[in-house]
Amino acid sequence: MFGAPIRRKEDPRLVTGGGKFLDDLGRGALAAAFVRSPHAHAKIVDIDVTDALDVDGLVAIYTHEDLPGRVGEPLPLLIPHPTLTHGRTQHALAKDEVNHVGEPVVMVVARDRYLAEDACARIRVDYEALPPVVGIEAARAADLLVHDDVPGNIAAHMLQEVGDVEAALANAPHVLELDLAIERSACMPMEGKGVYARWDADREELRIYSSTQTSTGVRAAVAAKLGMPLAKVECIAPDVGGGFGVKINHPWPEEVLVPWVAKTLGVEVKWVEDRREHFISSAHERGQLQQVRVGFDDDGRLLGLDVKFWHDNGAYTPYGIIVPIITSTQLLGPYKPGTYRCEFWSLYTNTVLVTPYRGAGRPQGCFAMERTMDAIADELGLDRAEVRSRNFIQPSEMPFDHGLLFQDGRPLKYDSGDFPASLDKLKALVGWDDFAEYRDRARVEGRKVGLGIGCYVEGTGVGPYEGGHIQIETSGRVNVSTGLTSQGQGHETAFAQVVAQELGVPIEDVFVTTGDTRRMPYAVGTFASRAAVMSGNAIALAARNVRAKALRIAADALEVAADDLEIVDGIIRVKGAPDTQMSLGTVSVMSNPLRYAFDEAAKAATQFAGSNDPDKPPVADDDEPGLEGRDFYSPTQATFANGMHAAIVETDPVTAEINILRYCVIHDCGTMINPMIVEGQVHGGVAQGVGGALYERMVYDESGQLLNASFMDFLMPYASEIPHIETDHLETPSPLNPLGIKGAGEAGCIPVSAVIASAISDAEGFAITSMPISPVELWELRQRHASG
Ligand code: MCN
Repeated sequence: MFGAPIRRKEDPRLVTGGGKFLDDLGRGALAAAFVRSPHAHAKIVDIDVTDALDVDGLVAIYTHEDLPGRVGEPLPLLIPHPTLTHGRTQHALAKDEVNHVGEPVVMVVARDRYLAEDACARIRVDYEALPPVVGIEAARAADLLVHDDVPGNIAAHMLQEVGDVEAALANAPHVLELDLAIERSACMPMEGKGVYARWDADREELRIYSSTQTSTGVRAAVAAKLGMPLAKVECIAPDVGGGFGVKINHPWPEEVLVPWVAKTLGVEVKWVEDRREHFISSAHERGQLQQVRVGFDDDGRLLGLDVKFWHDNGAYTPYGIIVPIITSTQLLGPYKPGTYRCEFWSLYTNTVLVTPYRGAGRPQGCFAMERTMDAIADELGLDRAEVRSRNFIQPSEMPFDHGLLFQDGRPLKYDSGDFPASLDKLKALVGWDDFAEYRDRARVEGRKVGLGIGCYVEGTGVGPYEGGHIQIETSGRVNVSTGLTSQGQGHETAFAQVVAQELGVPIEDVFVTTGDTRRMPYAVGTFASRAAVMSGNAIALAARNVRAKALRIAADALEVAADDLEIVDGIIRVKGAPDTQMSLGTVSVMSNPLRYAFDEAAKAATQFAGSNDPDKPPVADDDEPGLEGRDFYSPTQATFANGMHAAIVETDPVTAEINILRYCVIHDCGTMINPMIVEGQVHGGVAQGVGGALYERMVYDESGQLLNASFMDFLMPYASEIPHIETDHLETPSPLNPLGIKGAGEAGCIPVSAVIASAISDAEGFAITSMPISPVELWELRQRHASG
C-alpha cells in the first residue's frame, strides 16, 4: 500500500490504446487552424482573406480586429515580480506587430482541419519586416530592440547578495573565473497542446477540454476573458500525453480563442497542435550565458561565489521571470557558499517565448555550481567528491536558511536532507574510489573514459494550496478527486495508495479523478513537482476526516468506543474482537438520510439503524449527510528534495562519439508513496537530461528562423541512447507535511548536463563549459586544446 512499489493502475489502459486524449474527443467538431507569422519581427501592414472565402467548408476567419473586449486584450501575466519592470504578454491574435516566427495572426474555422489549413494557405498577410534580435549576445548588445518601449531588451534585472562577496573574493587565497553556456531546448511532450470547446446555447454553458496542466486556471482565464460566470464554464483535462511544463501557460492563445469561437458561433470547435506548431509557437527553455567568479581556501572551501547570468526569455514573459529566479536561488545546491551574490538579466529576443521546462532553471544553476566545484578540485588537485563534501550543509544544520529569498518571496530555507549520506551511497554505487585505477588502465589501452558527478537540491511542493475530496459510496467503494491534472505521473495509483492506507480499504476499491473542475473547482495545477506533496497531503487529511466520521458512526452503532475500532479491508471491526464489525459501505448508507442503496450495504444498514426508527436519526445533528469530506493542504514553504548523480562516459579517441557506460542516481524525495513511480519519474527525467546534454538544442539562424523545427532535425534520444539507470534512494522525511513527502517529478533531469560535462572533462583532460555537446564539437575542442 503506502510505500509499496505497486504497478500503476492506469497503465493497462494507457499502454493498450485505451487512453482518451484530446484528439479522441469531439470527432464531429469544427476545426481551427492558424496563420502564423513567418517573420521573427515585423509590422503587420495588411491582411487579405478574400481568396480564402471560396474554400468549401469554411466557417469563419478572425483577425485581431474581430476580437471583442477582453478577448482582444493581451493575455494575462501570470506571475508578476517587483523586478519584472517590463513584462510583456502577447495578444491571442497578433495586433499590429509580430515578435517571433510562429506567433498566431489569423484564426480560421472550417468543417475539418484540411479545409482550415487550405484556407490559411490562401490568406495573404503583408508584413514590413523589422530586424530581429536573435540570441542572448544580440539581446545584450541592445543595438536592436524587441519591444520599442523596453530599453536594453531587459525584462527584469535582479540581484540578491548574502555577505560581502567582493571582500571575500579579494581575500581568498584562490579565485577562479568561468564562462559557461546552456542552449535552448524544449519540453516536447508526445501529445502537443490541444483544446476542444462546446457551447450549450440553452443552458448558456461552455465546456472546455484542454490538454493542460492547469484546468482550473484555463477555466478561470476563459471565464474572465469571455465575461462569463464561473458557474457556467467547466474545464476538463482528459488523458494528457505529457506536459513537462509547456501546458501550464493558462491560457495559451488557442485556449481563449477556441472557447470564444464555440460560444460566438454556438458550435463545437477543436484545435490540436501539430509538431511544427509546437516547435515554433509553444515554449522553449534553458538558454543562458553565465559568468562565475569563485573564491576558496587551500582546502577547497568556498569563501565567495559571484554569479552573473543572462537569461533568454524569448518574445514575451507570461510567466514573469520564474525560470531565472529559480536558477539564481537553487544554484547553490547542497553547498554553503560562504558569501553569495547572484545577478541576472532576463532578456527579450525575437524567438519563441520561454516558460518552465521540467527542472525549470535548475539544470542551468546546477551546471554553473557543479562546473565550479570541478574547477576548484582541478585547481587544487583534490578529489572532486571530496571538494563537494567539504562544502556540504550538514544534517545538524537543518533547517538551513540561506539568507536569500526563494521564488515565492519567502526565505530560502531547506527543511531537511542528509547530503553526506547521499554522497556515501553514490560513491559506493558507482565505485568512486576504484575509478581512477580503471581510467588509467583504460588510457593505457588507448581508451578515454571519465567519471562525472553532480549534486542538486530542488525546492518542490510549492503552495499555495491543493485540495482532496473523498466520498465513500454505499457499496464501500471510494471516490477521490483532486483538482490538479495528470500527464503521466501515476497519480491515479499514488493517490489511491494514500487513501487505501488512510482508510484501510483495498486499493482496487479506490477511484481517483483529477483535473475536472466539476469535481474539484479549487486547485492550482501540476507543476513544480507539487502533486504528491500538495494533493497527497490534502487527500490524506480528507481521508482522515472521513475515517473519523465513519468510526464515530460505527462506534455508536456497535456500542463501543471509536478508539477501539480499526478498519481492515473496508471492514470496521472491534480490535481483538473482529466478529463485531460492519462495512464502510454500511456506514455510508447510515450516514445518508435518503438511504438510496440497492445493495447488501443497505440491508446491513437497516439492521443497525432502522430507517423508520425515529430514535436513531441517520445523521447526527452536527454531521453533514454522506460519508464524504474535503480538505486542503497549504504549506508554509517549499520542501527541498535532493539528489546526486554520477556517470561513467567513454569518448571515442578518433570520432569523439560520446557513450554513457553507466549512470547512477541517489535520490531523496522524503517519504515515498510508491518507489516504483518515483524511479520511473527519475528515469524519465534522466532521459530528458541526456537529451539536453548530448542531442537537443534549438538552432536559430540570424533572421530568427528555427532551422530544426521537426523531429528529423531536432534530436530526441531514443531508448537506444539512454543508458541503464541504476537508482538508489534515501528517505529523509520532510518535517513540513503530515506524510513527510518531497517532490520527485523533475529531479532526474536537473544534474544530467553537469554530470556528463564532468565525465567528459575527466575523460578528455580539459573542461567542458557549454552544453549540449555533440561529437563534432568535442572533436573541435580537442583540436583547439591540442594546438594549445
Ligand atoms: N511520488 C511518490 N513519492 C514521493 C514523491 C512523488 O510516490 N515522495 C510520486 C507521486 O505520487 C507522483 C509522481 O511521483 O505520482 C510525481 O510526483 P511529484 O513529484 O509530486 O510531481 P507532480 O506529480 O507534481 O508532477 C509534476 C512533475 C513535473 S513539474 C514535470 S515537468 C513532469 C513530471 O512531473 N512532467 C511529466 N513528470 C512527468 N511525467 C510524465 N509522464 N509526464 C510529464 O509531463
